[in-house]
Amino acid sequence: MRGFGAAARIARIATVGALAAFALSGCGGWSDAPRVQAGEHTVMLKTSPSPAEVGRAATVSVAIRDAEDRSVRACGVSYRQFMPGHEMSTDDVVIQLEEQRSGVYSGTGPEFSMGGDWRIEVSFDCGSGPQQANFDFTLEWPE
Ligand SMILES: [Cu+2]
Repeated sequence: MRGFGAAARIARIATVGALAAFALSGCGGWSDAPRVQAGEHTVMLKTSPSPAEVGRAATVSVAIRDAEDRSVRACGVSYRQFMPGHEMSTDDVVIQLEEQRSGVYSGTGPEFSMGGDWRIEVSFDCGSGPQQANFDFTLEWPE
């Protein structure tokens, strides 16, 4: 098994990896969804609409899996959406997610009010302490 330090380094690398994956992700199942490693958990994220759109709220669904790729139930899960390096009025709105089915948590955030670089910061606790997974993506202004 990896030590915690190694896992944390991998989590940071995986966050960068999620950037490209999110931009490419369309519809489809969880196999297409960007994923971030956080400790022993894998966090996957989907939005509806997908991709998210400027001028609309998005419903965010998060799947949490353990090291054996099993769904993790009964976690506390929330997220914030904000633009890194750009203050917005909705930065501190925390959306609590409800478990919709085994290990899949959903909720709807505020409108994405402008194009540019956004982050969805998922916070979760599955009983082993608070953890975070960041998903970075770019929203295009509508044509
Ligand atoms: Cu902004």
